Amino acid sequence: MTLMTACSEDALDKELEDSLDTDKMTPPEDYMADNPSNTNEKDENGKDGLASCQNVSDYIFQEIDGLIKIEFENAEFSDNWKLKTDGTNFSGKGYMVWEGAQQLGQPGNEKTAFTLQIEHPGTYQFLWKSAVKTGDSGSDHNDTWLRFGDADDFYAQKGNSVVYPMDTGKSSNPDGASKDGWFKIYRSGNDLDFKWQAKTFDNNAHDIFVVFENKGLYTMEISARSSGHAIDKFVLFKDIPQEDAIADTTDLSEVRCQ
Ligand SMILES: [Ca+2]
Repeated sequence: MTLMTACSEDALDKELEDSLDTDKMTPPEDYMADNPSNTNEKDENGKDGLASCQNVSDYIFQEIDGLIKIEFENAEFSDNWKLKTDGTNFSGKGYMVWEGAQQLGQPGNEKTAFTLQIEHPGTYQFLWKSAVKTGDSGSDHNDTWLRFGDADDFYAQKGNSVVYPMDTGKSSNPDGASKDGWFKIYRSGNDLDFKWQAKTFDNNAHDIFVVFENKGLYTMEISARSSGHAIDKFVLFKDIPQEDAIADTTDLSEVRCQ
């Protein structure tokens, strides 16, 4: 996969096109949305794939060939989410760590969101690369809230056991904190540095899945839970091996602007 971005300079491109060829029809506004492959000649952005959207919150991350891969810091965060760059086991501009008050029983506070453009509907597994930056226990300061409120399903699975977030009307539900459609997503183990792991259900680790039944835009929401939980990046993947999805050599998702 190559790294391409679409949202760089549509206005400038349009001006240029108009000045060079007044007979040329202006593409409809949704042209790029329907034709993500038409972004090749507009890649004038850095390797991080972030084009010059007016606001970070305007980013739309595009799924390609069953993979979404995003640097977690590429979103709009409130003040107590801190961007850090210590250590070497991260990528992109750094990682984000929640340094505000713990939100152990109350999801939905200090939220951020990622807009995802799905081209290949189906069931995706979610994983993030996270670390414990407070204390020396792998079972504290090790989780953050996650919700896919507009996806067609959001569940966790371990073998034949499938559980849904609380307050979705679906059962059963995991042991441990869950509320208002949010899962607590944790990493475990006393190897506290960044690693790829995302589970829910206390002492019975279930993997995390989300279902997008149609092409289109979906919102992934994050909210603060444990202070000192640091997140570097995340992936959503289907029909590709996990080791390929998380490989450092696998490109980040392309970005366009809202
Ligand atoms: Ca990062």
